Amino acid sequence: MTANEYIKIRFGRHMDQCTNEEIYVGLLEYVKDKAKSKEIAGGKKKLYYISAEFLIGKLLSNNLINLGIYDEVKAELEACGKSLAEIEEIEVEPSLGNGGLGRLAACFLDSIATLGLNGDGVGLAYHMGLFKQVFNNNLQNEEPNPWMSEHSWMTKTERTYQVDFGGFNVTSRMYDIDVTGYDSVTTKLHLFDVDTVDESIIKDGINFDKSEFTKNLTLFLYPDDSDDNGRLLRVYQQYFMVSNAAQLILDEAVEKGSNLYDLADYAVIQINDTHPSMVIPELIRLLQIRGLTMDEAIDVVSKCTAYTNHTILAEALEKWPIHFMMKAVPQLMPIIRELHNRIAKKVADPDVAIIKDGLVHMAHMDIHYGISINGVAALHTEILKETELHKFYELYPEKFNNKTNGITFRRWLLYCNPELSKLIEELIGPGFKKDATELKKLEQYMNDDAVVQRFLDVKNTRKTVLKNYLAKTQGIEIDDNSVYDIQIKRLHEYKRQQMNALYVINKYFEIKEGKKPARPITVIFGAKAAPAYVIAKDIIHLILCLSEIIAKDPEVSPYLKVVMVENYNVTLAEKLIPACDIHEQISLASKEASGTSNMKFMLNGAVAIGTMDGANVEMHEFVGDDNIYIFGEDSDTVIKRYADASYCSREYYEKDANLKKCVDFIVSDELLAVGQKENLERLYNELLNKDWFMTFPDFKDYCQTKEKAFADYEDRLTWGRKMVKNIANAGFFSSDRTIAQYNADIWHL
Ligand code: GL4
Repeated sequence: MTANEYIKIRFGRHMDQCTNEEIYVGLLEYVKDKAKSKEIAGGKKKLYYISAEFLIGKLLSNNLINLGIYDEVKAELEACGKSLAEIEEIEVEPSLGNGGLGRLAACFLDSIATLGLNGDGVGLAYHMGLFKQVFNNNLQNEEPNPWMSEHSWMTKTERTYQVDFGGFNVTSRMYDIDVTGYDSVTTKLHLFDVDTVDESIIKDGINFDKSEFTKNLTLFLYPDDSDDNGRLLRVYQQYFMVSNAAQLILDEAVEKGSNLYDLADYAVIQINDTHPSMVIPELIRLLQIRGLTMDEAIDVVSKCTAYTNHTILAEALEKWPIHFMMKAVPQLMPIIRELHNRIAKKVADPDVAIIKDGLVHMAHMDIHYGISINGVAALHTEILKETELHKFYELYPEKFNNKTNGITFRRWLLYCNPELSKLIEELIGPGFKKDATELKKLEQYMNDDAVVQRFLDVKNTRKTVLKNYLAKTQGIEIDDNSVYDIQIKRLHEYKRQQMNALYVINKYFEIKEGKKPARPITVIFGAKAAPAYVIAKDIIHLILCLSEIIAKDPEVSPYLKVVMVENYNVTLAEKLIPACDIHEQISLASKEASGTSNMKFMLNGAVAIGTMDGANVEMHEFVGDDNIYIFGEDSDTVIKRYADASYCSREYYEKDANLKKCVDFIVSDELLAVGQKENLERLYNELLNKDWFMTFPDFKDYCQTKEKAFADYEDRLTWGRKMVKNIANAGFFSSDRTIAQYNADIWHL
């Protein structure tokens, strides 16, 4: 049945007589039906990828592509005078993730299904997602971001579980989203929810009564944890997620014939960051209830779980106070103590203990009782082994392995950049769609000026698409003849958006002094700051203030524009990435575990300006010095600086007049005229007295390297060759490669 025929039956009218909303609903149901008729991944052993975040993005086009009916449906719509792009706008993007970690989980699900592997995602159905970012008076405000509706990709299932907390229990329900593999099988994303959640308790932005746990359990992703109830709520959420997961895992294994002693033949669990770590004691607890002894249960579970570390920042390596655990999940504490004691008997070193100073170290439990621990880029894994987790590496060298992140090329090339995809296909055939390494064949065209020009033309087309999109959706006007310099990622000091802002100030002064760029520059930011992360919000404030001042300055505005897109999300990324000329990967070396937007930009022919950090290191290896702009101190130097506590930002400020001038501008009359004194002064003082992520030592090199990039950009054909080189070498960063490695080394499905 065609989409048209389906819609005719559904609405009693031909497509051209339907509203866009009706067509959207019709297509959604049509696609869900199609997905149902596809083969479901099977096999004895199943992977459960448990994650607090799944940043899946909109699903209509993604599913149409993966089911192989995108062109057909698009043509049907066009024949009726309808546009798929307009229909897509009706779909609300679920904000079930914060950034790279959540988007990675979504890319992984796509690749698992595409490779035909038997693996499902398990997470939570947060009613309001993360939050919706709104700018007022150059400040970030947070609003709820509801996305569930009557017509949704989620399907209610009959599966419900009881989850017991200290003092109360709830009944969960599982909702499923089909994950359609590209020209392959279908798998599932299971999202658990409770029907006692009450959206009406949200007051004034995203505030709500944090003590009403049955009403707020799945309301928001990452609820504010700046007070005890907020932190407790996170423990409740995590336990709710893993208790459901554990019950599902055991039930499915038993349904397939497991006697539970052989659970490892039926299930392997990937613990995505530390949020799902309680799955270990929960499984042990449930196995004991089902008749295993403690010894047996620990033995079984220790063969089933693997942990991925996504950061060396202490804030994300969760440690929960024992008294929280006693309150929220008292049934787990005896098990956790037992797990702790067994290790303590073998290894006296408190640095590797599970319980220390009244805190439960979740990552430590994962490492002692799992089969694998992996980092997410080569450098990151080395740092884990050599520094952060060195003592664990000495205990279990065989458990440590690297799995450099990847992205799904279906969404990040075929869907988001059809013009580029078409050009590539014309040049090297369609093989790259299934085997990303075939992109390498593009290198043969690097010296063919006519072909290189076509890559430049595609880029220009996409720049105009972005210009029109931003004008239409955000009322932002940009010049598509300018260089697009883009930094999109969570707002965090280690990612150093503040250094990019200082560069903008530097450029502003240069232009004022008469040194005009060869071509106008458009600096684009997209970032949400965690609601309780004060300095991150101050950085957003600075960027928005700079944007205002520059726009109003007739001397500067023809040459420089600063844009901060509102509510940066997957949908915006899909428009920004294909249009980008230069992308900013400027984290302090050693701090960005991998980065994944860097891979998406590379694939779309943007050239990076970056530090030797995360996956940039591997990108640099692939493309060589001429095709990526590397600057700044390396991770060894940075790690040493932290170790000897020698860094003093004020010294740099005093010594470098230009840096001083840029930093002082943060609290200048010009900025204070459009901004808030409190926020700007706080940020200024933070940089001057702390600058924990060391922007000052890298600032000069950063500015010089950017100048070099802008100058090179003017030799259009040479720049075009850099673009082709980047695209041709992006194949390694396909999540199909990453997932194949997880399977070969850890999951063995
Ligand atoms: C992150 C890292 O910051 C990021 O570098 C990495 O690409 C991503 C996926 O592995 O994980 N860690 C956390 S925490 N959030 C991330 O986005």
